[in-house]
Amino acid sequence: MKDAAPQTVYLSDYKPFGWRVEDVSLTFRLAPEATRILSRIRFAPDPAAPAQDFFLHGEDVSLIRATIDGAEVTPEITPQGLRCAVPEGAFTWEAEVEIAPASNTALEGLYMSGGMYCTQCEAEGFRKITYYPDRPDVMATFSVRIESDLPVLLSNGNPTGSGDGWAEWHDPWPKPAYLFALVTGDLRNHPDTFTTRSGKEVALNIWVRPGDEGKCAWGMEALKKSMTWDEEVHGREYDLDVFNIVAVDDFNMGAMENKGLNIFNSAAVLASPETATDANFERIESIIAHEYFHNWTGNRITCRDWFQLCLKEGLTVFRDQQFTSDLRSAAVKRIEDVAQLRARQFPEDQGPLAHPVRPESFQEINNFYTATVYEKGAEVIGMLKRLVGDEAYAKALDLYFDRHDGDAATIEDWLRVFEDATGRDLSQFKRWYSQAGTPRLSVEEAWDDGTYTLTFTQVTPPTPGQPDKAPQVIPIAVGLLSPNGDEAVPTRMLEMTEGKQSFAFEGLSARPVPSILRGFSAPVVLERDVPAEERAFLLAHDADPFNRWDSSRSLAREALIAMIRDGAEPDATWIDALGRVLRDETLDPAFRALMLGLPTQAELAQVLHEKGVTPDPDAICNSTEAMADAMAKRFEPMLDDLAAQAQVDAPYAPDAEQSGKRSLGGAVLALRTRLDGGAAARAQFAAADNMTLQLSALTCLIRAGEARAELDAFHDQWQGDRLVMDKWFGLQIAAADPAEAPDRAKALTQHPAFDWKNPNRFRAVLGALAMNHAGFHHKTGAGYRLLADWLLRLDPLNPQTTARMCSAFQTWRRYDTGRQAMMKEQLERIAAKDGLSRDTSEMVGRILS
Ligand code: 0A1
Ligand code: ZN
Repeated sequence: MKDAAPQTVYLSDYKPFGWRVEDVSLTFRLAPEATRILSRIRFAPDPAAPAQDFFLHGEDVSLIRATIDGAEVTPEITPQGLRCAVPEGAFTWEAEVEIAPASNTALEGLYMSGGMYCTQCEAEGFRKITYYPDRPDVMATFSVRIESDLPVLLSNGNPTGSGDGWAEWHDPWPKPAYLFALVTGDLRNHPDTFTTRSGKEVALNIWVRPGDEGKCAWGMEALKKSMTWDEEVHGREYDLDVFNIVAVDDFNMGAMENKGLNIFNSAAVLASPETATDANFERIESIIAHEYFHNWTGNRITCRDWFQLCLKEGLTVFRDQQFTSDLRSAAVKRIEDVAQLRARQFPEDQGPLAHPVRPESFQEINNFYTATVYEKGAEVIGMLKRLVGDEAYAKALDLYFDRHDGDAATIEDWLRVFEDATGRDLSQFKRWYSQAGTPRLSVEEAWDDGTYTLTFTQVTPPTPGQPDKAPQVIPIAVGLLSPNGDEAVPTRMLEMTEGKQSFAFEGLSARPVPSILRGFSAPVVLERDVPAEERAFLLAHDADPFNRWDSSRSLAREALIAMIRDGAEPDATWIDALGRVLRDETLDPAFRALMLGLPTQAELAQVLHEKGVTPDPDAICNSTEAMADAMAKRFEPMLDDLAAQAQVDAPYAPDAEQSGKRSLGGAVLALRTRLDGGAAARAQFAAADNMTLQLSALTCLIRAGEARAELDAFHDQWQGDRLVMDKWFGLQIAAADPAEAPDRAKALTQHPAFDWKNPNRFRAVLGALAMNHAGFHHKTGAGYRLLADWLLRLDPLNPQTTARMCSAFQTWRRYDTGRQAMMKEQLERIAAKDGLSRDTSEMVGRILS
């Protein structure tokens, strides 16, 4: 258990550690209940640091013995670590500790998963392995010896020797302890090699459990593409002789960028056409890239302290997004990323969990691996690039790598690089890092004799601890269309710095139609009452694919709101305009599939709330269904054509072209199922030879309430495959009729294969319930109770996953008083639990505040 009285840590209290760590040697004698770790660490006083006691972090480790320069010492032990008197000059610290990896259910530190040993040290897990200054600004070279009967013994860096029951590794690159990793197990590898552009040959391996060897090829291709991309785009080469990736079934997050030894949730690396969908393949490609890119942005240049998390995460997300858009369709990728940002980050930024991209305080850092730090952090970098231009951005990145290689850096360092490379003053831009909340941008227009003027006003609403906001720098990409749909003024980047600011376009022959915030040039909410005809005009003509999609999305949103609020009929004008886009065969099928998607029910709830209307989850769900029915009826005559265009006649490949077609095919099948009761879906299910087709058919059948036989068949086919079974669990809750979703989820928690200690399985069931909007908000409160019951059960074992999943309750104040009271009751029930973890208590406390 963590400390009873959680303490708040503040950015403003940063103080460097008093010693430099010159070298670390670790020996692991592995045993499930009694692993011994011997450490030998050379410390030298740092003359620049303020005077302080010698304190090493350590949690849940038993100290067997410690010496300084060979002489036994007896440190003072606290629940957080140890304090010890030390000599004035440099000295060698040696310690032996014991830990019990098999009893480590939190999956932080050294733990066991399916018979293998593995580690997760970010953010503060190394202190559960041995006593150490576990902070990212303490960087050292590590030598590791592993003693174990298991056949494969891995750690960071390069292998330096091995024999029967032992192996040694040395990592020449100084690193913080959070990048330490160790894996041992009975593993099989999928090997390959990569030659860097300066001619160095690197051995690449993906290590998996026996039986999973056939699911590694895609991950390996993604790794090689990532290595090439970072060389070509940023001139960054890999810097060790080996690069190892390991797949682990029990993992709290997606993956981890440990130096030379990336550890992946098996769901984020293993894929075969039969078991993984196109979306899984794309996600795996981007996570492999993300972790690989961390080698430079995160590992070679790391963070001074955890408040700077966005320094590595925002930049690395931005880099993996660029990678995907270079490899696939840039337009489709941008739309997907913005949809994701609006679905995950906007609710966070506009609710009780709002925090700046660089937070200023925390109780538990694990609670700050958020959409704000990651995704908004990436948006901030995208804005910086838009403001300075591509060339200056590339120059600034070169300077960043040159200047800070080997450093534990800060956001100030990052911004200074841009200031030095471009001569710009970025002090106002820095507010993007310190002010929480989503700016709301409203627009007025004026037309006067050839001059068209746009006047913008920005307002950022108050967020917890930040009642008043100052204006931010907002890059607003604007293009103007002439009345015939041509581009009258191509995209121009307006730089807004004031609370209210006007921009004039002169010399126009006719009043234009503006296309504002092209490419979603800033993470803001654009508030503009655009007449439906103007949106339809943009939907038909905008040269910017993002805004074209967004116009349609806005029309759909407004039509749905009218249905929910006023009982209006589905908007035939919008449906017809959409139909014209769908028929346009020059458009990418993937783009057309995105156009067919409706706003999520959670998004509609948020918009209603913003309009001062209390969202009714059942009404939202019914209107969405009615809209989809209307689309199906209207588009019926073209469904055969669209299905034919979505046909793939080549052997399966998860590339952009084929997966775009399959996603259009999936959207068409969903409409068709509304008309034929499931006949086409049943046929597709029976004939499917890949998971994308099998799962899209199954989804349609579940939604139609016609999936009993197929769900059983799917279960029988895939019961031996954990990752596919996660889909089986999740889908029947996510796609369930909301009236039945809580019961369905409850029944599945009683299924013998519901291994609730496995985070993927837990999320498959309880996370899926939270994603079924009307199901989770079931009027009986059954959804709330079920989730709270399971969070309470998981918390003592795995605080990290429990705390993350509490965010399902973050929007509780939005709903009617009955639902509010029921959610509050569950939050208070969680908060009142004796011995609640620091992670969960911080989250619930913030949600309730
Ligand atoms: N740095 C990893 C994500 C990660 C963060 C925390 C973890 O455990 C608490 C695990 C992984 C990334 O950005 O991919
Ligand atoms: Zn990352």
